[in-house]
Amino acid sequence: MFILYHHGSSVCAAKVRLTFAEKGISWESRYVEILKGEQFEPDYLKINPNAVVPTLVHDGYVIIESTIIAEYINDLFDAPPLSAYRC
Ligand SMILES: N[C@@H](CCC(=O)N[C@@H](CS)C(=O)NCC(=O)O)C(=O)O
Repeated sequence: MFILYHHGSSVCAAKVRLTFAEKGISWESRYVEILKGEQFEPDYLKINPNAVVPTLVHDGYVIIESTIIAEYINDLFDAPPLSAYRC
C-alpha cells in the first residue's frame, strides 16, 4: 500500500502524483495543510524531519524527497518507463 502525504499547491507533490498516474497505481491520500503549518506537527516530523511534502510511506517504509520517491516508484513498476524530474 502507498500512502502519500501531499498538498495541492506543492509542485514536488504533484510530481509524485503524476508518477503514480502515469504508472496507473492507486494510492491513499494524507493531505497535509502546509498553509496551516501541519507539516510542523510532531507526528509528521517523525516521518519527514524536513517538514515538507511530499512523503511516501510504502508498506511502512518511509521515503522522502520527491525525486527519490519518483525514482522509487519508477523502479518498482516497469511500464511505462519514466524519467524523474528534479524539483
Ligand atoms: N526537496 C524537497 C522539497 C519539498 C518542498 O520544498 N516542499 C514544499 C512544497 S513544494 C513544502 O512542503 N513546503 C512547506 C514549507 O515551506 O513549510 C522535495 O523535493 O521533496
